[in-house]
Amino acid sequence: MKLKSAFIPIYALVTLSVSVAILPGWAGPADASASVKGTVKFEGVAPKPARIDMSQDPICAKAHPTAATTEDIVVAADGGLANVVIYVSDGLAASTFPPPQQPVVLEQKGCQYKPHVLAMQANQKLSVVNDDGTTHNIHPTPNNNREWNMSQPPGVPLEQTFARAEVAVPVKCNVHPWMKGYIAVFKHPYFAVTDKDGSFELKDLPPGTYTITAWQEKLGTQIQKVTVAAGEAKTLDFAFKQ
Ligand SMILES: [Cu+2]
Repeated sequence: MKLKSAFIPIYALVTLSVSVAILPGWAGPADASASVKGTVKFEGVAPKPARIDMSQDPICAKAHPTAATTEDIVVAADGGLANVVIYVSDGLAASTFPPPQQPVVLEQKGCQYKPHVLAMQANQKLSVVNDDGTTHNIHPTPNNNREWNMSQPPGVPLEQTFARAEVAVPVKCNVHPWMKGYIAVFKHPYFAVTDKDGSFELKDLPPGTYTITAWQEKLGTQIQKVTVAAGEAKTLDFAFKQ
């Protein structure tokens, strides 16, 4: 008896959700199950990262027993290109996407930004962390957002937001001239940054035809179109060269 009473509501719920999902023109959250994933490659001989001279601040230098290197073009052994921002640049229905409650974290570690390229939603909280024993001065220089410039002693928390979309806001440290990073800001949640292997995935997309843009700080922008049906997983690869 107990089993039966539990079974009926679940069955009814499944029937209801199936019938709602097949209504034409309905594109609610239950439909947002398509995905686009792929790899970004660097074609040709990868440039060698340059060594960074941190001798200006002994605390920074000491954090790197082997010299830190530049991160403007980071290529894996198999050609995978890291730190590429992949995002839906066109095709989303006009809707608003509330920012996630969870803040994104930008660390200053060994006097470098971790991650070097970060992506977030507009009005999502950005938590800037100073893990170093030295004071940093974080200074984003946006085109489409409010500029700010804040000194951050070791261990002191710092929280900020960006109100508008922008790909991507350059970030620098006024104390350590080698410190450079980027923050890409979006009005929607359909973005990713390629990992060290050049892989990315855009998840939970509603069915539709989208323009997907790939942005790399030195190598520019590429655009591809993709159409996904409800629940479909498509592959989309990009290749950049110098
Ligand atoms: Cu700094």
